[in-house]
Amino acid sequence: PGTGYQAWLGYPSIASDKSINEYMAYNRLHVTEDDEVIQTAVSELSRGLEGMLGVPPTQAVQVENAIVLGTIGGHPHVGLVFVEHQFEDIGPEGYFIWHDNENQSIVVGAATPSGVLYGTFHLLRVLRMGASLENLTLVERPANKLRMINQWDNMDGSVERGYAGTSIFYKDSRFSEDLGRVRDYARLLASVSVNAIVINNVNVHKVESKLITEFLPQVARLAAIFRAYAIKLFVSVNFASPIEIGGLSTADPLDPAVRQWWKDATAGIYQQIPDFGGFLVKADSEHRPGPFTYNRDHADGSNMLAEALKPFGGIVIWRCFVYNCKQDWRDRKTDRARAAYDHFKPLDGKFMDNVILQIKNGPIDFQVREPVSPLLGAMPSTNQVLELQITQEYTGQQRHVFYLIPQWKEILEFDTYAKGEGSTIKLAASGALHGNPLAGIAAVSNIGDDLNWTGHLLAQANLYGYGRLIWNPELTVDEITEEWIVLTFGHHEKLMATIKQILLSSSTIYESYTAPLGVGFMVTPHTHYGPDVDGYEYAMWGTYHYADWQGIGVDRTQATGTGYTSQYLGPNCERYESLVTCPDDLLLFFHHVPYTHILHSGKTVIQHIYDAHFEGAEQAAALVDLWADLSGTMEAGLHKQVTERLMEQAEHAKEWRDRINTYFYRKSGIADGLHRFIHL
Ligand code: GCW
Repeated sequence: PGTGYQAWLGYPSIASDKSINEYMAYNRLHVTEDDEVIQTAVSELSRGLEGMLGVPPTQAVQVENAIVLGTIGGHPHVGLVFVEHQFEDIGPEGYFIWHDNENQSIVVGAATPSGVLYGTFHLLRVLRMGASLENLTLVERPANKLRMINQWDNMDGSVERGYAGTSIFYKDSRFSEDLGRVRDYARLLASVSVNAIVINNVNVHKVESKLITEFLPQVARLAAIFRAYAIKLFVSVNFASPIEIGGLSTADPLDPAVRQWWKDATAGIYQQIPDFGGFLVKADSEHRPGPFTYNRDHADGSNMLAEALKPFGGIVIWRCFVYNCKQDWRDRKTDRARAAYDHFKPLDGKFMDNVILQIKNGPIDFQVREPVSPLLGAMPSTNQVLELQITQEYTGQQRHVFYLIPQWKEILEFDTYAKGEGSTIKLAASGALHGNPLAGIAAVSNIGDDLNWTGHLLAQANLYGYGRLIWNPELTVDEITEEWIVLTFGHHEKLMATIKQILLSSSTIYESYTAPLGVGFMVTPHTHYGPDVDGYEYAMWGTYHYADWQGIGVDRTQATGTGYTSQYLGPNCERYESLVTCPDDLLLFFHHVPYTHILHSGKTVIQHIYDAHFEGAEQAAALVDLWADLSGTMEAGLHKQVTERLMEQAEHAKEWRDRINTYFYRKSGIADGLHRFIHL
């Protein structure tokens, strides 16, 4: 208690609630299938019911007064109900829940065991929310086929950009002995319908290269754990594996020996893991090997792997995070924002049908504020998945609170105009926009071996919300937020109002005291935590702000800049190109302007910077008081965890405020219009 370990899957007793009698009447399970995933559903439901009701459910002999779980084809009563009620097409992973007034039973049915599992977790949510079961009839179907989590775990036990302890998977170049933690993680993921996981970092070092050879038995053990929760296992592979672990002298994707090496390796994997998902690849990116070494393109590289996986039904997920990371800061022509589109757009149609391109939500790198990547939706003949980052690399590293759901919602609603108005990212991601057979959403996990999984307790909401949102992008931010709060803390009016307020204001507050108006970065090099305005200004990474004594921002226009705006279609292109229509919050991403430039808000850029930073730091401090007021409404341990993080955030926000304000005061020589104190 008080650790947060149960996250949103705690089922405390409801002995004193009025719903207990209603729920008690259904405390019997009617199940006829012994499929592994259905048995997982049974054990999850039993666990939840026992927690809430105090007694475990019994086995029902009849469907009356019971919860009936099963597949349409495997459980006769479920099949009957489905036919009688003609629930709309529920697809392979969807489900229906039907409250049978006559029999007083609840039927959870699906076409497949995974659908039954998702339906069961849905029912558990309903129970935990305390809703009535009368008239509980619904049908659900996921919007996205691939709902994936990427672990950036290394076998030495570290987690790249991990802010919640070390890996739960590996330690000292071996697999963790106790995989109980992995099983509990699988529960959390399946409860929000995640159906695929990549178990290692996209930066694959020598030891992880062997995951597909030497370590296969251990990988198979992990696959078995995830299989019980209907989650498919994928591995990140090293493009240079044929050299690194195969003893060949080349990794050229068109070399027959290399192709054969991959085919043999892949066949070896499927021998031990027949339902293996496939490979994730980071190639020609940040010093990782790739096809460019051999003058081949990314279609050559990915198709080679796709060919090896094809006979087994596996897929290749190929990342588009390809850019020049050895840029000369003096070179004003090269624009990192352009890179993914410039590299991949010309290859549309050249990829095999079991290749999916994985594209980060923004053109640069998971900044607090970036435009949506113009590559998303721009390749009609190529499968794509959207990549999000749950781990808070640039958004406060789980020491600051930053609720990501509103940002993701904005991204999903963004209109690309790829097929005219209404061509939103959510349709591109789901594959519906261009009718792609493989599609979906992936995100970098935010968990580690910290007892509460995510370091900051409130960061659990990002993992929860991610799963909920990718199942159904139509859910509102409010719906997701309220669900998470009740499931995690129970019903309490003030608690609900306060936590909601904190979460919903968190991203705006953080944005206020960090890099202004979409310019990005200004973080400490390498760690990416804390302010360092010029930290990357003369580095090779292509992330510059170009602040001088007169102004700031990156000119990405066609008229006078890098031409990046031309990668957008129709109204987007014009909107970003023109100073008149470019939104304030992205102004410095697209334009270089004087500090005296007047924003749509009516303020000058410099005054905006001062105001935002003073206000942001103040608002961060106010979060501490808001939270303090919740003492006594939850377990003391939980309350304390968050108090500590919020206090750190408040202090650190002041550092951001002062560094940024001083920097711009020194550069511009323009004083704050409100005469607040700025260090010189
Ligand atoms: O944002 C950068 C991170 C790297 C990461 C890379 C990527 C896994 O700073 O740590 O490497 O992106 O997405 O490949």
